[in-house]
Amino acid sequence: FFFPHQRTLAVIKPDAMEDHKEKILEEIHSSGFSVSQLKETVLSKEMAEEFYKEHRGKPFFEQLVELMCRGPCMMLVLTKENAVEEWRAMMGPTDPAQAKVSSPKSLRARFASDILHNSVHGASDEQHADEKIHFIFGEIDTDEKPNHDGTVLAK
Ligand code: DGI
Repeated sequence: FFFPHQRTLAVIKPDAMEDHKEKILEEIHSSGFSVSQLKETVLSKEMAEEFYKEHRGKPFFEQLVELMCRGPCMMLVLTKENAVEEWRAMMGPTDPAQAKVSSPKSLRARFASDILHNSVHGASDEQHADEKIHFIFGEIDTDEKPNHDGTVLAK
């Protein structure tokens, strides 16, 4: 079969790493995403500020940056048909209170504690996905890199 893969950047944020990482990874796999890159990393303050630069100046920016460099994050490049939208649907709305009502099965409904500590991040569109993947992983060609399980993505 040929189907066009799209890629997105997914992040398991520091607030979810200790208690929910394994469960989230399991769901990523069982939902049909391929993990083409994966690394656990602690962001510096400068990297966290750059990563969330779109939110610079907002009232929650400092808290957000502090959270993102508090401990390790799991960074993943996910590929699947329609990956950007599918991962955002899997995450659910930004605010877990809203997620619990509108998408009770979403990751944020189940694993997030509040709008800031909301367990996961996902790129908002394809352009952001490419930009953030490049920022976190540098130059990669997902078509030529093996998955972490040793398989190679279908072109
Ligand atoms: O793409 P999302 O993570 O769903 O949402 P976003 O890009 O609008 O915001 C990025 C992060 O900033 C979000 O995951 C948590 C934080 N944030 C967004 N809106 C608020 C917020 N934090 C607080 N405390 N209050 C907000 O209104």
